[in-house]
Amino acid sequence: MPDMSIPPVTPQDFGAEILRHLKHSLGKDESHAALYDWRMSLSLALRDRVVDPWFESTRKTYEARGKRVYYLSMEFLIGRLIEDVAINLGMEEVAQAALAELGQDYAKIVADEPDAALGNGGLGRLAACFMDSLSTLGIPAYGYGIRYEHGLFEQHFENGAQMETAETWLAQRHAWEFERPEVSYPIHFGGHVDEAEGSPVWHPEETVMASAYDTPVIGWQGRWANTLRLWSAKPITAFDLASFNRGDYMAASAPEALARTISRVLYPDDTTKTGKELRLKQEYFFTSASIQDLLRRFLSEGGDLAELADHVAIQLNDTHPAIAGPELVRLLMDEHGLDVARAISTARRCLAYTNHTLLPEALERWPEELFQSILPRHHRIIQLIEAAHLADSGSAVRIIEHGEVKMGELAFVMAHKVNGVSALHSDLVKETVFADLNRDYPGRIINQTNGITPRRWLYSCNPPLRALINETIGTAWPDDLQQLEGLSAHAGDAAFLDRFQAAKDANKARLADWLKARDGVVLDPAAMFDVQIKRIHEYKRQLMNLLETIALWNEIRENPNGDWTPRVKIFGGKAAPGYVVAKEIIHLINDTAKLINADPATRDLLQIVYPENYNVSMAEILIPAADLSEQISTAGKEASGTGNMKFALNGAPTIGTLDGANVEIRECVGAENFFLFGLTAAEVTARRAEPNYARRAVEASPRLARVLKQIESGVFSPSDKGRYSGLIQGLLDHDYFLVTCDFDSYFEAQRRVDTVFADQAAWTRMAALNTARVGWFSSDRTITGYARDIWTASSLIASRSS
Ligand code: 26Q
Repeated sequence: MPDMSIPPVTPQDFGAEILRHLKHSLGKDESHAALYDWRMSLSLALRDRVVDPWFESTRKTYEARGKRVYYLSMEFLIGRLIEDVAINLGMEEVAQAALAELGQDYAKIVADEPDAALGNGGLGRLAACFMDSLSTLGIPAYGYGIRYEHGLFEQHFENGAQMETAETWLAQRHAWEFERPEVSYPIHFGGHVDEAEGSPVWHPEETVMASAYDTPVIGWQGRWANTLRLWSAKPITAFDLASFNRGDYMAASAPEALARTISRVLYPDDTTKTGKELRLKQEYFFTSASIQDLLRRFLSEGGDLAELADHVAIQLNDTHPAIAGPELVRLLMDEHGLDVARAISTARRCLAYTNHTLLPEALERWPEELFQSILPRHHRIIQLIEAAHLADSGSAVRIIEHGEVKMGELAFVMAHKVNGVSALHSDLVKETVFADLNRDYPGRIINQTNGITPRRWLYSCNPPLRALINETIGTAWPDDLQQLEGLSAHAGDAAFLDRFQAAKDANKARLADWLKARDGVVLDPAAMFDVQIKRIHEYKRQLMNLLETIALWNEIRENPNGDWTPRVKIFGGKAAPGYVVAKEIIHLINDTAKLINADPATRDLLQIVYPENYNVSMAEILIPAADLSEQISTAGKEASGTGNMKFALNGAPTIGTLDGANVEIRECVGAENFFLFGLTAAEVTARRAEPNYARRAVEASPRLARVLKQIESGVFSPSDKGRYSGLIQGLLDHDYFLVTCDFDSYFEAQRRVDTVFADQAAWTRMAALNTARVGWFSSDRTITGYARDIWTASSLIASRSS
């Protein structure tokens, strides 16, 4: 039921609103309007309709005097917003009809919007799903992050190798944000600390302003809207007039350029490369602005700092904003006169920390010297925090050690709750990275298994399946996803399964059309679409997928009249620009595709496709079209995964290891509807202790040995035969992620996939049961868990009480 707070509108009236923006906001008349003008006008007309629910939510939040949630994240990987907003407002059809009446193509306008790509991958996309769920649930919340001028780089391939270019989403106006020039805070860096009358005073060397830009985030059916507040760096003084008057024009603009550097670009690594001064400045910049902002809001409402934790819950998305602890302590002590002990305990009751990784190289650490030179006051405060922690808990775990500031330990010590992001991951957090701290603070570590928003990842991206579900179980599922369980009753119904398959086929045809138009690539929609899309990383094992592809190619060539299941292997994803091995893997996939796709003997049975520049919008086309979901990371390495949930929800069974949330997905869908293979996390640890495990695995597998020899001898790089010798030698010498050890098990699981896929009824049934049984992975369930176990925050939507 559309909510009463959204006034219904006819296509004619909405068309008039679009035209009003075309004229008065864009300054164009219909005859001269370009696609951009129509897109802007549509976006602004939609944005208008978000404002009233947004104000209403703000008013209710203020009146309730309850708790606000502050989600601090370096990344928000949002994607496009037109469809998202139209759908949440229940205006998709009205918008389509209005534009049709104006002679415009709605789909073309939607596709013109650049992705807001302010994130690298899973962690950033999770933050975006959480914002959607916080609004859908009506929990008063602010997302805080950085308004990067350049989002994640754009990827293209040159002779198969990845090249990067700057992303420029703000080259055009961003329709959804409201600039707030009046909301700005000074952020200080460097200098020194001295004692004035017994109290420390920070004399910074450099100051920039953090200036706010607000985007309303509308929830399902427009019942609630929260705010995403992104900070942009500005100089304190825009222009040095004295330099200008001296004729030094470069120096005149120097302060401006320097300040803006801080919010210029998203760091493109999804693992920490510590030691980058600018990265530390970015982290402090947005964290300090956010903490100053929430304190000002609290105090302006007459709050008493003794009760801060009853009104403020601050969630740290990984350690990137971990400086929030010392910053809050600093403000409470230096600006509001609390003593150390009170400041620390107040801050701790507000703060909680989510861990997203166990990879040792990804745990954030800063050289103490660098840290102290940029944040001298915080360095001292961390020493105070450490001293209090050691004294109060009897712990032996230090925050500053061996000349490094350890951000994980800092975040842990300053948080009242620490959570992992899947059941397996949370157990491993307790047993490995934070084993000692877990003993010192029993009960602090908890689990909150990740989730995804079903509005974007089913309702919006998969219209054919949406329609079938609506007809089968009604329309109440998008904000109550466990209702999908009602589809199970139809899994034995041939007519239902035919329609389920027809929806999948329509999505496969849509993908084929899109790829043909974009890249000129032709796909066989009858083939199995086998999809692996995610950042390129050794632990995610795209290489193992490729090795299996080559082995299959060998076998088809040897037995061309065998009963093969035609497959399209689809890869998508970016490598961090400095990650050499990941870039070699990309190159090898492209080189292999070139050779295999041109082989007349196998062409109709096996194809490799790797579209450039994978992003959120591409995921929205690929996921609904997938038959098979590749979730093949080395067990113990993928904290959760969220793509795994998106595929299952859209009816693509998983081939996967017992890693991250795969474990829980398999429990939900049933072992018989999941293609399991590979070593367990415990077996992985044990295997690594065996001498020469990689070479022995290769010796035991003639199939694998042959593939490795082909690659190493230059079969796929005839113009540069040695191109992959380093990659293959690395695999034999130190296969840390056990590609060689899991290869045979993976190959065999793929043959089980072939067998089931050949029985279309059996496959479709398995696919439908995946959709029916993964309702638990809604981010609404995840956020309900955070609200209950960490924040003690509640819904302000009258009909809900979470
Ligand atoms: C840190 C310091 C300097 C530069 C970059 C970074 C950095 C940036 C991004 C470190 C890590 C990230 C992103 C990590 C990430 O996306 N982790 C994923 O989080 C998902 C959501 O919980 C999980 O599902 C994935 O398993 C996990 O890999």
